[in-house]
Amino acid sequence: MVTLYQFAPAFGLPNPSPFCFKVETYLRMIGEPYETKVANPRRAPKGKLPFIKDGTIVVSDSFHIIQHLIKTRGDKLDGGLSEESKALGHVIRRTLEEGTYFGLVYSRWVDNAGFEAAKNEFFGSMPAIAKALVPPIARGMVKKQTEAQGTGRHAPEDIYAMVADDLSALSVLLGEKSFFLGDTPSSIDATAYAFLALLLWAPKPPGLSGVIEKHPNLVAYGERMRNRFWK
Ligand SMILES: N[C@@H](CCC(=O)N[C@@H](CS)C(=O)NCC(=O)O)C(=O)O
Repeated sequence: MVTLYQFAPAFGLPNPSPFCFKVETYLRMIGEPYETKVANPRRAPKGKLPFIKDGTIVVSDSFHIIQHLIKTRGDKLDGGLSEESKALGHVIRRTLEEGTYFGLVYSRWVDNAGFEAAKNEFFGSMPAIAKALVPPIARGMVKKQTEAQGTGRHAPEDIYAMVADDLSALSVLLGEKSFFLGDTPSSIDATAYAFLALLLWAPKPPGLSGVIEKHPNLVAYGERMRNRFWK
């Protein structure tokens, strides 16, 4: 049985981290039995979540986890894809994980309105002293990360415009299809769904509100994935 170590669920969604949410969605998509445990990233092998334990094997990073599952369980989702479709899936994944992700992080941790909602969700149950001290420290650390990566140096409207461009591109690529690479789900749908579900259903600051809803096919896709794998 695979044990998935991740953050606690938040915002009424399985996970606030798109990388944890992606791995859990993938496990459901391939019908692999699993359990989840809430973990502290500071104790994670690479200082980030998710990681898994599969028997005695520990694997960190959502990409390497899925590679491990493919190697040990077979390629249940992508085996029939053409090389071109695989390449498209790769590029969509990198766009979401290396681009859109930082807009999402900014909206939640740096943007004042986004942080108010996130603060209550992540730290609301802490004792009073911790609740006063921990959120600004955590926020400062994440802010530094977004600045080091580059996204945090832009004006909020420019950051959200970049997210909007990513979503427009995704909407065009999805088109009328049921899933990103055709009429059956593939591994890229685990990534795409995790990001789109968070953008659709987690609280967001005014700068991001209505951005994804401009694309009815992405909204319908989110609902399709939720009904199929998360009901
Ligand atoms: N490339 C990694 C990224 C994982 C990642 O960035 N996780 C974040 C949460 S979304 C994390 O654990 N952050 C905690 C920290 O940096 O202290 C993956 O695909 O799993």
